[in-house]
Amino acid sequence: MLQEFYIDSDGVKIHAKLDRVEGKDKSPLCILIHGFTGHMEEDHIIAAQQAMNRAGVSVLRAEMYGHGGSDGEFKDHTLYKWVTNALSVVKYAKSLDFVTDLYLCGHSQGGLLTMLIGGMCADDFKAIIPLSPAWMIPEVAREGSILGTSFDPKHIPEKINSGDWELSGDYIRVAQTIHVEDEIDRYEGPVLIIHGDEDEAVPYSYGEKAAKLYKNAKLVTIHGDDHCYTRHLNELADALQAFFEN
Ligand code: FER
Repeated sequence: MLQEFYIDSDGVKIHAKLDRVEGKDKSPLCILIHGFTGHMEEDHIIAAQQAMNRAGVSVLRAEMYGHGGSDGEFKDHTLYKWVTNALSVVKYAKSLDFVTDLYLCGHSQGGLLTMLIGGMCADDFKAIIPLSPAWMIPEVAREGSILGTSFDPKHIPEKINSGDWELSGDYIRVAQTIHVEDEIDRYEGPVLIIHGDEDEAVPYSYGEKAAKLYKNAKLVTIHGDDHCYTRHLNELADALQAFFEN
């Protein structure tokens, strides 16, 4: 059963779709969030949603500020806005009567968000699932580059332009303040990290490093695959389904 609606996040409309497992009054629920420039209909997001549904888990896909059908312009999005949006989505999910256990899963920048919200709302999740998490963004923003575009980290420009996208300097200002290790430390529950070892956008070493830093993490490697698992989408799906069925 699919429902489509908006969740209010302090006046910002967050576009959401809820895919509930059929024939069950109650079920676990996983919140699922896309990455930078992404949205909820991408192949890897749909593959993740369908795999979790097959494992008996309902899925709430949500699009963050400046992405998909949610409010806001892409150029104005920041990680603080995404954190505020994600907190609103978590609050909404906790209000749903049918939900037994709650999970949080996000891809890339959504994986970074998953790691931050995991630390901030540690009591709310049975497990968190960062997919190819782009948790080096704060570090590289402090060093003066994002996605291969360079800038002076001490004199942040008004706009950052890659050719493919444009961001306000506030994206960098916000990213530079974030220390992901602190939120890794604050989350003691189970963590499933899935990462392709030929990821061209987020080096696989960041998946390995995060798996070591968490107290209770499992890393599933998708061998020979890229940032969005385009070569072995079935392996992403199988890893998620197996995690929820065990
Ligand atoms: C970066 C490296 C990777 C970055 C973003 C990503 C914005 C990936 C994001 C995604 O796919 O969500 O430096 O800066």
